[in-house]
Amino acid sequence: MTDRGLRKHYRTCNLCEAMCGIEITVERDKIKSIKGDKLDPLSHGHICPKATALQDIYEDPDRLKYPVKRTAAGWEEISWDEAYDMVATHVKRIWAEHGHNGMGVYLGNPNVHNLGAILFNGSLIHALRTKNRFTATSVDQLPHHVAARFMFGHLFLIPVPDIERTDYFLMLGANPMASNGSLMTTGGAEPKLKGIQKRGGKIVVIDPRRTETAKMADEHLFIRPRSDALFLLAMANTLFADDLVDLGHLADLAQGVDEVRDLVAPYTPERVADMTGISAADIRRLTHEMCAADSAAIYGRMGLSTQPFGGLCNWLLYVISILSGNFDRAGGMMWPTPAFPVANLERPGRYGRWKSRVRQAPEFNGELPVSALAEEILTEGEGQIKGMMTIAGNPILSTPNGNQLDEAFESLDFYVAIDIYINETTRHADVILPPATGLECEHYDVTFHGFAVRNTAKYAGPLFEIGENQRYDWQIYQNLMRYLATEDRPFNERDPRNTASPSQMLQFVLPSGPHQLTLEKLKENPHGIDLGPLQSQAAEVVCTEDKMIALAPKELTVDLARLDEMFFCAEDSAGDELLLIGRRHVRDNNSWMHNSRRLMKGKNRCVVLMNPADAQARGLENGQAVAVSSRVGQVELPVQVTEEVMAGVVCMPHGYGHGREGVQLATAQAYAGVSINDLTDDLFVDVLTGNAALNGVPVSVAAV
Ligand SMILES: Nc1nc2c(c(=O)[nH]1)N[C@H]1C(S)=C(S)[C@@H](COP(=O)(O)OP(=O)(O)OC[C@H]3O[C@@H](n4cnc5c(=O)[nH]c(N)nc54)[C@H](O)[C@@H]3O)O[C@H]1N2
Ligand SMILES: Nc1nc2c(c(=O)[nH]1)N[C@H]1C(S)=C(S)[C@@H](COP(=O)(O)OP(=O)(O)OC[C@H]3O[C@@H](n4cnc5c(=O)[nH]c(N)nc54)[C@H](O)[C@@H]3O)O[C@H]1N2
Ligand code: SF4
Ligand SMILES: [Mo]
Repeated sequence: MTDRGLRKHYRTCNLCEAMCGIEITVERDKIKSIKGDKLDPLSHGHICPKATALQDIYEDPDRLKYPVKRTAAGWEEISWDEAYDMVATHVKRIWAEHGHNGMGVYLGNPNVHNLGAILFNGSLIHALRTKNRFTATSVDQLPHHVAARFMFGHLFLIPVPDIERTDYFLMLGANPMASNGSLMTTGGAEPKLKGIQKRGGKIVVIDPRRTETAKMADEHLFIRPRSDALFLLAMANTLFADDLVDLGHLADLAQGVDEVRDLVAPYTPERVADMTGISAADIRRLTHEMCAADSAAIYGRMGLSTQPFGGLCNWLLYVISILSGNFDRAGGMMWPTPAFPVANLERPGRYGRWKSRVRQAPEFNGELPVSALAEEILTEGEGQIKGMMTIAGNPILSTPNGNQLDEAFESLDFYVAIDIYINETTRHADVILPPATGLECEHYDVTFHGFAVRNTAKYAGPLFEIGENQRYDWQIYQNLMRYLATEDRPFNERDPRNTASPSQMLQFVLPSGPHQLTLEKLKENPHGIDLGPLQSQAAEVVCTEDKMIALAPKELTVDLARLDEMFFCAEDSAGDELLLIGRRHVRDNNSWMHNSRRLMKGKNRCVVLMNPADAQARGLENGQAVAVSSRVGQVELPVQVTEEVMAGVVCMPHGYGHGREGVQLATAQAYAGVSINDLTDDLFVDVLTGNAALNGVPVSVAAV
């Protein structure tokens, strides 16, 4: 505090996975500036334009600060007690009439960016006793978890690129220059990527669009959407054919090398070249280059996991890393050692204990694929979902076939949302319980230290106190659990997960973690603590039954038959069909930050990109309005003709479509755009993992 009443507050930006350190200057209760924290041990001062929007969220007049219920005359403010009581009455009614599975629940992405939510929402879900649990995981990283579960023994053993030390970075289906890195928490991707080049290393990007990352890379190759599994199989094939296999220190820790050799044998570079759009010579050259580098990180993200072969792609990424000796060693793919040891606290990831009612999709780690949510609500019969709870989610904009889900939410008997906004989904709610958020909360990133490219730790208390009528997410859950308690399942006062605060939980868990930190020590170091580079640790952490890395687990490799079916057996029915892929912009954040004016101003970002050859074939001109149609829907938006996307591919951002009636986000509505997920298809999934195939969706495009 200075004589002008200025104070500085240090914390981690919790908006995306990058975990940038920020320095907020506050005068009395007014934010003067939000800048990068140069002393942050991970981000060293890097931030992106979204960091300043933390202020916009805090000050947003559209953000809810008290519970509201829907009435014939509109939304009405109610007390917390009335809100809890209303939820308990309806949930218990649904339990009595339809059983516990009559209530479904969906958890959205901000849960993993919010300390109170991530520590305590599990207890609330448990209290609901439903098998109809859905989260944003199945429109995101589910295939990474499934591959990690079956190869390494635990769903959280997802390796990350050791970007600070690698000499060769091969990246498929990721755009860290816009996303700032995912399952690769970097504290800002740009300086870390440029660092590779400054060290004399090479970055290669494989993507159907010449992205911001592709533009700064040393080499970019277009790939036909959803053909990556073939490309990776041909790389693995080349490793064996050209005698490049060398597991290094993992030779005695991995099994299944011979099985992999047999499995990949049919996929020669020549055989997959046309289907992928990458020549056999390039596939061989890249494989040799990767092996010749002192170290290489082979990394794939959304473009790989949200396509019809996400599970196979992730299996192959890990297989190639291991076979080429680039796994669990400096500069390769490695596991972080987070101070808050999430993996030790969670179950390894069980599978197939129950199936969804309508399409019989298996559960993974207690969740069903969200692509199946609408049909579970809309299909009548025993076990139908009649009531929903959503926590920090917007599935109508974020999951496939948004219009069908819109209809499903409208048809519910009861819907409660725990959310800060009346958005495209929560507008259907009967009651909304809004938590405090962002700068009002204490923060320690329990989730993303577990995916970070360097081991660090940082805690911050709340910057602003909350109003008398506000509640934190975890307080809302704990109160709901009290109200939902029944005689056969009473509220357990002695369980800390029902009564503790987030900092009490940190105090309890951190000292038992691998770095034996304490909350006091974190408080003494407001810029964060550096715990050093990633460490080699396969021998200690792999937890399959025999403690060996499984290179060819049957649970994953069975899916090769479906791949063959699609690429080598099915008839080519292309016609005038184009394949739709997604796009992230640095000033968007999924569906929920479009209410920040400073992020929205400027050029309209909600346009569909199309290659000049495809535009010409359809007589379309740059800027003209076009209709994009798929099996499930149609949207209209301007086309941008550009060489940036490969021929045969069109590209749209996600998270738009705020024009729906009843949304209460004034700025977002002024930049409404249309939703790509009114085109993505709830039946187009990676059958192996249940993950939605949001990329590679067949569409047609015509002038309106
Ligand atoms: N086509 C296509 N679809 C996609 C993607 C894609 O690439 N292409 N990406 C997918 C991915 S990776 C993700 S993660 C999902 C995201 O999907 P969702 O998680 O369903 O959607 P978000 O847009 O993150 O919306 C989160 C909601 O949480 C609320 N919120 C924000 N902070 C808080 C808080 O502190 N507490 C509470 N209770 N609520 C809060 C906001 O109001 C917002 O409504 O979208 C997916 N959808
Ligand atoms: N600015 C911003 N940052 C974000 C977010 C955001 O919405 N905005 N969201 C955050 C979240 S929740 C997540 S999960 C991460 C995601 O982080 P990333 O995965 O890095 O982000 P995307 O932009 O979705 O990158 C996917 C890439 O895959 C490409 N692609 C599409 N289909 C295919 C295919 O078949 N094969 C290949 N090889 N590539 C394909 C796309 O062109 C795109 O470049 O970003 C996080 N950070
Ligand atoms: S990159 Fe992500 S964590 Fe960093 S400032 Fe931007 S939104 Fe925040
Ligand atoms: Mo995500």
